[in-house]
Amino acid sequence: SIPEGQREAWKKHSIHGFTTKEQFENETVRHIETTLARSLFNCDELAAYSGAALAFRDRLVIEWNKTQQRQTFADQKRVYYLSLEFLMGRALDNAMLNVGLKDVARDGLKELGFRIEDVISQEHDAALGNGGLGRLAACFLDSMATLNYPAWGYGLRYRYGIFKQEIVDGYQVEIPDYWLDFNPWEFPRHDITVDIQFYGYVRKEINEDGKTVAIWEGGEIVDAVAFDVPIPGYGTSTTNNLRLWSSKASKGEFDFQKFNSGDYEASVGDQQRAETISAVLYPNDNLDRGKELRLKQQYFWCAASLYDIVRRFKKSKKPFSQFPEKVAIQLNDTHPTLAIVELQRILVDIEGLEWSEAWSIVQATFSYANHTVMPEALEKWSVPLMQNLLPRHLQIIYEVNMQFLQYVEKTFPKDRDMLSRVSIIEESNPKMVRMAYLATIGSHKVNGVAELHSDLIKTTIFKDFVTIYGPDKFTNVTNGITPRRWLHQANPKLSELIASKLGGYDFLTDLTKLNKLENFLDDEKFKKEWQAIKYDNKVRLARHIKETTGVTVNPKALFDIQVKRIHEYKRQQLNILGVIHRYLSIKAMNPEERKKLQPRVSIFGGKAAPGYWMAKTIIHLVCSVGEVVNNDKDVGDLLKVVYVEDYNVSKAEIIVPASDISEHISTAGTEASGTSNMKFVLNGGLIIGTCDGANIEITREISTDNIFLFGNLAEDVEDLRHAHTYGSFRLDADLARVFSAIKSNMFGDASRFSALCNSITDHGDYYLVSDDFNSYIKTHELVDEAYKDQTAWLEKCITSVARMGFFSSDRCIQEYADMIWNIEPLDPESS
Ligand code: HBZ
Repeated sequence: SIPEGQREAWKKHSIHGFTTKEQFENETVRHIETTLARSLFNCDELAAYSGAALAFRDRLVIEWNKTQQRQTFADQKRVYYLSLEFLMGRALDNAMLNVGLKDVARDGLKELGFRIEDVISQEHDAALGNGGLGRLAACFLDSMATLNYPAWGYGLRYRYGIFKQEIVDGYQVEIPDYWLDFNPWEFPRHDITVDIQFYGYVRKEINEDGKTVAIWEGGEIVDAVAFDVPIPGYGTSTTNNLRLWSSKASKGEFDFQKFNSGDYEASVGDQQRAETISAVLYPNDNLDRGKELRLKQQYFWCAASLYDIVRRFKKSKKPFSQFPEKVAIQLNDTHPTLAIVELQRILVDIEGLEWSEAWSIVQATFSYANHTVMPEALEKWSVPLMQNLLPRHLQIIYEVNMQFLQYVEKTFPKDRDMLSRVSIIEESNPKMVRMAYLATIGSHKVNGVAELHSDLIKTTIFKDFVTIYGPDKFTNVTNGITPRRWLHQANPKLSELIASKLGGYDFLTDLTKLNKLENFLDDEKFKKEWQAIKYDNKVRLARHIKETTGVTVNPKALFDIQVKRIHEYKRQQLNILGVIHRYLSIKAMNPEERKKLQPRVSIFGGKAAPGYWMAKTIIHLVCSVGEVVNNDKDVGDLLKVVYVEDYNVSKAEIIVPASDISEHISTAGTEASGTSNMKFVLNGGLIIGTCDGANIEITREISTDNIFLFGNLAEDVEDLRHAHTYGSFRLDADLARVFSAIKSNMFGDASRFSALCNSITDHGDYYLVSDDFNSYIKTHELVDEAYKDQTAWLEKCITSVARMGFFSSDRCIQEYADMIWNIEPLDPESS
């Protein structure tokens, strides 16, 4: 650090960051002219974005540095949030709103010749995630900073985020998302580099104390380089850190031998191989594929993060017994489970702690959030693969397993099958490591992400573990969303209207304050304004649809939206089959009947995993139905079907505020929580949904009068499936008509859809599409009926928004902090 005598000079030049429009313009122009070397003669919208982003970045950096200093000085317990995905979306708008200078920026940009919306939309989404799990991590970062918690995120800096989706002739095509051309929000820290080892072998040695120690040797080394991203809280100067690791050939690895002997290509090849580790985000959601590179990614990121965390702790010179008093590590699903093993390795092999003392520290440090009960999504790694890549870690896993099984055997001597059921190692061929069991055994708390889901994990995948550890190890933390992005940023007009009624924006940091909105249900002017805002949002989406698909949709029609990853369990097939049913009904009506019908726009969006053939078929069916319906003169505005290409966070910010109704229709018991359900309701849209995930708690909060629930219950699903398997499958009569229409080639060559139809009619209808079809159709009729009474509809919407306070990610983070992490906030004003 700077010597005492020079600090005054230093402080004199310290940067403070702009606050006025004048200063903002000055900073923006300075960055455009110097940092970017452009002038007013070649400043386009992208350059204006870059200049404004750099100006805001400077502001964030100032608070970020102070926050890090403050947190180091206070030496409180920190939480480290390990997630392989952070689906951040755009940063500029968020930064403007969080530091409270969006109006300043709007005026300044206008003076410089730009519209703020055009500037903001230049930014490339940071799309380092697949769906709900990655977006949850992003909402959590926002809440942790807003609530002043000392918290870091740790992730991977993928060169390619989730692919861009194009729809070509009704089929999904994947385009690589190279997003790092210009990313002002990250800071490379070339001085923070960690050597990560792979492969090699383990040797036993007797050390000077006569203890046998394991030495992991040989193999290869890859460097992890830190890239830091500032995370500003809303209305606070706390600015936390998200550290993303990027892989690079280690200096030792770059083979100068080969280089000097003339094999230049081979040595560059090694370099490229190292860089492959953080090259690409795996685009599968809720499916485990067991690829070696994925395991490499996981270890690379866990080892680098753990090294960093332990290094920071060691600076305090405290004994390791105090580690859990200073460090909480939260695992976002099982992807970071190797961090548990890595900490045990560091404590035992490197720091020389006794096994059992080390293991107590590990368990007290970690907690694990589960996001699925579906068997195909539960991570397992083959033992031979792990033996080869991480030989020492496999030994540790075996030791952990042995001690655990000894305990189980002693405690439950009568249950002979218990051992094989709960073993971390599945005795299959090849043997597999069950990561969810390892995560559970290595953590002090395990949580599900909505009440139903948390109950389900206790009765299904972790049933035996509840017996072994008792019920208190398992808990629920219902998901939440950040109202800053999902109300204030996505729907600024609605946020403003609410603020005008509640006397300010306090609801953005205490969402329960929304309940006062119920006092205005008789306020006609307020309701008119509310309605006008919804209409404007629909116009904005209609414009987007027109520009991107060419389809004209009438904003006066009922907008019915389903946007999320395409998955059979999420049942977009149920939706599109329902749409076909609607189309057939319209075709069968006479003009008088048609006049009475409520016009609708069915909007779909979402990506299919590139190898998930059935999901791609569903997309193709939606597009094919759209082709026919949208060009049918009989139908006109009564029904339109559109597929919005490349659904991502910034598209969601346009789509979510524009819904009248949105669909959350997973087979009961399959969707752990869902979070877009919360986003839609918070933006004044109603939902149609099954009794699944957080839909159940949303219903409890907003009341059954304000939601359209349908379908079988989770507790009946198993029996229904069983019945299908044993021959009692009955195809719903309306659905049979829909299938006949498809088979008649009404939507093009029917053979393209046969596997989809057969999965329902011939292969057990695992997702209960037929069982729920009738109730789904009937419920949509209720939606149409309800929409006719616009006054009552509007009141339902406002009442629902008023009751959504519970679903803020602030509440959720508060629960994690109090019940699981045991951390305290550090208020920037108090120090
Ligand atoms: O996590 C989702 C759940 O499906 C959803 O119900 C929940 O609301 C949300 C947040 O808790 N899960 C995912 O999004 N999962 C993944 O994206 C995923 C990605 C890679 C995997 C497995 C799952 O290997």
